[in-house]
Amino acid sequence: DGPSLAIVGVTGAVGQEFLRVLKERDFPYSNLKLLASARSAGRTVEWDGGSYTIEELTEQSFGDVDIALFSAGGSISKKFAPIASDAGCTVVDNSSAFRMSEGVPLVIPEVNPDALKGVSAGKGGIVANPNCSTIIALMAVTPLHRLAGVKRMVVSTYQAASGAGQAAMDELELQTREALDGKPITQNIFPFQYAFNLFSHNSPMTGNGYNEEEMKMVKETHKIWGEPDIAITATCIRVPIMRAHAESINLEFERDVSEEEALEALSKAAGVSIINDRAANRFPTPLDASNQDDVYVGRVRRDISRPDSRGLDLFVCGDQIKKGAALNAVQIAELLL
Ligand code: 2RA
Repeated sequence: DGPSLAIVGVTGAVGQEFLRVLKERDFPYSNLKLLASARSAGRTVEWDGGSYTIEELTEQSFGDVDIALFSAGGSISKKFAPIASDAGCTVVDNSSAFRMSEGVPLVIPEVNPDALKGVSAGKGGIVANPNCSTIIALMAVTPLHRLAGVKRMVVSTYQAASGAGQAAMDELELQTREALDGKPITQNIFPFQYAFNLFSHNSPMTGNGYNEEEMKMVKETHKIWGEPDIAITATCIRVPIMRAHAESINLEFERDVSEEEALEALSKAAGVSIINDRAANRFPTPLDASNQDDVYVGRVRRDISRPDSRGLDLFVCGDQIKKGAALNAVQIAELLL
């Protein structure tokens, strides 16, 4: 029979998506333990024909667990992931706590599954799930990197509310209603109106003028590709969209590459769907990508600012909660079996 599984942070947006994805993919767990803070402990969750009681997360929670999916914030991961690993439980962590740690694989299954070499269920260890905007970008760019060698990547993101959690999604809906009704705007999550607005990503600013979200795109890409010299810059923006990120990406390559070759490579790429209908001016939208496994790519075109054929522009949409978090983590867990 399959591994015993635990979900840490089951009441959050990603925790809830873990349950949906595990069921969709018929993940072969033998037992499922739902863990959350004392505040949620005792609540029951009806799921997949069973009734589960949420247990309080403690240091003793992992002795009988083979794989634990974490999505309860960095501080919970920092404290409990090492405890779980020491108890022989293999952790797949959705937080940023260990992504850049030496010896911790940072994995997108379609991109760098080999990074999981030597890691398996029930043997301990921590595997880090990359940041959602990194996953969505690299699902589309990696096939092109393999085709013609990316030398420089410029990313502008248009990030959904879900990346800031269920509370941000709820506030976007509330503010939109308030704005349409001409009522005062409720502002609990962000220090400015979100409905009918957009703003620089809410992650903390760092010393070089980039925010943490932008630096994650840079550093995580270098680690996942194992190529620290690739030039990367990013601008991350929060936009009033519910749960799918959109990203505009400009690429410079080491070698010539045509639009046709790029589309051919993308058409063969696992986890990628193409919407690229110039005649109909029809390209990916966040609503195309919402609740879908694949990332959606379009607007593939030669970069006309260059004198050569070594530049491409493209546009990508991907579900932040699904492929950006829960699906990617469950796909990692599948590779641990
Ligand atoms: C965001 N990447 O979208 C973050 C979520 N972890 O804000």
